[in-house]
Amino acid sequence: MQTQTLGQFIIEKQKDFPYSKGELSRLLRDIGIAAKIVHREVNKAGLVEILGETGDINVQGEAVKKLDVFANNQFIAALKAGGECCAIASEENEDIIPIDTVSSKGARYVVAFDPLDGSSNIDVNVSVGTIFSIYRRLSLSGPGTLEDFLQPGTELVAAGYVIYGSSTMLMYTTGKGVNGFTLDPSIGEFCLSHPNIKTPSDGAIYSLNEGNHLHFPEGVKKYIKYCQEEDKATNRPYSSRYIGSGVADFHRNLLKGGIFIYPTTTKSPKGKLRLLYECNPLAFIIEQAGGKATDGRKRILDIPITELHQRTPLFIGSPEMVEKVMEFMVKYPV
Ligand code: AHM
Ligand code: MG
Repeated sequence: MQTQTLGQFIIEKQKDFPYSKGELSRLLRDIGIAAKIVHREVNKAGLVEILGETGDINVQGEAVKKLDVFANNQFIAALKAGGECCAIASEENEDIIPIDTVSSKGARYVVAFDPLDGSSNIDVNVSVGTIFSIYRRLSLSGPGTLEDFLQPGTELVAAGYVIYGSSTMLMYTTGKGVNGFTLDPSIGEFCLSHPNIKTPSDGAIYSLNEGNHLHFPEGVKKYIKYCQEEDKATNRPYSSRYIGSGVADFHRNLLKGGIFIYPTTTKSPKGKLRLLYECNPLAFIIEQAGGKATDGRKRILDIPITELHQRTPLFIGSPEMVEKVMEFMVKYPV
């Protein structure tokens, strides 16, 4: 079978947009380059002095890992060098990073990302990921502004994630389906391996941190009970699978069918995951794959965004499973 690389695929897809000047394609290429560098470091992490914490606490109040910093720096450097992006927002930076280089003059996009999602797992060799969102800027010229990022998910131009797992994969959408590319380390290229991904309409996997059970909303508690009941007709009980690495949990459920839930808890009354660079990009992808993403009541992509690091509860996955849990959330509204 003829292999199609990410670069070839992007160029071919550009023909779907006759007025495109190739800027978005180049932006995706830049993200692919940073992903390869992060892949290289993640894969030898046990051999070099890059595991463990830096001793700093990030804007989210979480311990910063050395690999978080490395991945963050790689993505920022690749996006700055590429010249297609006028501002960056990252989970690791409190404020946006405006870009004002000669090559970025006229850049039309802003990129928000979580450089290393699930990084608490990195020291124990569990899959981690990078999640990214791309928006068209609202400001007219100069470096990008905070307002450029405060756009609902419905305005996303492209989104994707990279999973550094048993193999490294890059999945992305520009609103015309989802395609997945596996890194072939022998040639150093992402190659199309999962064209036009569709998630199963129903599934038999539920993923959430059950340790927080006491603090879940009643609707979630009742839904979990439903997942655990015996019922041949609906293939229950479902399997519980939770890695604690959001990209990995999402990726498995996308391909196999399932639901990932991070609800509000008493500890995180607004939810834990961030709208701009975690929930919106995953929501865009799941919708493009035929799935659903809500905060338990409303569509994630419609949620107005007022803060860079805004959090939201997340219910995402196979459409029938998301609809089912939403029935429970309506029935038990507390
Ligand atoms: P991070 O971006 O700081 O890594 O946090 C996000 C992660 C997700 O990858 C994962 O789904 C979730 O947090 C796990 O949280 P918890 O340990 O509370 O279950
Ligand atoms: Mg994260």
